[in-house]
Amino acid sequence: MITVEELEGKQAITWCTGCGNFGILAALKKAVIELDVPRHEILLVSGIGCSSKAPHYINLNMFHTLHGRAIPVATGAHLVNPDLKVIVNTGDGDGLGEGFSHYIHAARRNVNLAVFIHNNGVMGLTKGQFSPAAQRGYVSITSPPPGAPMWPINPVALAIAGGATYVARGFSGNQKDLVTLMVEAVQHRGFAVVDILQPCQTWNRKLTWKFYNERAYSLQEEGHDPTNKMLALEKSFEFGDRIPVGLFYRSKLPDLASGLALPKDSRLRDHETDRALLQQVVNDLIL
Ligand SMILES: Cc1ncc(C[n+]2csc(CCOP(=O)(O)OP(=O)(O)O)c2C)c(N)n1
Ligand code: SF4
Ligand SMILES: [Mg+2]
Repeated sequence: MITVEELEGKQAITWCTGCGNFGILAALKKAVIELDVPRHEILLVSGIGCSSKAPHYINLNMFHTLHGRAIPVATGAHLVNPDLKVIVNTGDGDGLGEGFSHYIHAARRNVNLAVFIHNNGVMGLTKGQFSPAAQRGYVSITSPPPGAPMWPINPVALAIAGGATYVARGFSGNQKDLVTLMVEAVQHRGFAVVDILQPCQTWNRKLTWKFYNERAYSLQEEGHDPTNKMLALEKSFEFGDRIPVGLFYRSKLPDLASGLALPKDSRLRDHETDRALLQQVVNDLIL
């Protein structure tokens, strides 16, 4: 069994004090321990943003790729080694802006990935510009008063409508439930999303710890039925005095890999690497 000490990342954490990312990282470590699989069977993939730095802070195999491109990279890693548990750490700017078409198509394809959206309603790393998940009226350097003139994207509703087969919302201030959702998402076979409410202490003055603590309630404590797609969609539009957190929707459908009829020897991990050929490819790219 992996210990929390073994999961300690080697890099110094650069997140601001009080950032919601700390709660997500702590929950991710607990989830990995609870999953109880050998560490080489887990891969973390991220794009660009404060949130996308999370894989640097946990001692697991990781791939920090380009802005918005975590899902296609994760899809490739999954298809060449379907035994891997591939987790995507993305932000609302990264995954719902630049990378949004990948999100919706991966949902449609039911790719066997667990996608954790660190949703702070802002582009934190680049200094607080409004993101696709920013609240209407959010004032920032790129949305001067009266603020962002459009409504925020709804990653839960879009994942359900798009075809995802596990769709949940967590809150970085509720460790216990967040760990459960993360474990379930990784164990689920198909496209699993956990939209994680995550205060950005430095830039977002509206979506704060207080805001969420006063509003977040548990869907499961209120007896929500996650097999009812229409009810899940209806619940996904509730965002006001009360904000539902927990599992919205779960279903069982064939995932992408099971529909591809891949030959048995197609797993790249089972092939010897032809180093001369690899060098040739690299040379061709450079020249
Ligand atoms: C192709 C490209 N476009 C834009 C950027 C600049 N950029 C870096 S991070 C980022 C926003 C990240 O926002 P989000 O995913 O919400 O992450 P957060 O910092 O809020 O966690 C942007 C626009 C980039 N690095 N690459
Ligand atoms: S800018 Fe916001 S999201 Fe980024 S580390 Fe600081 S508090 Fe966290
Ligand atoms: Mg963000």
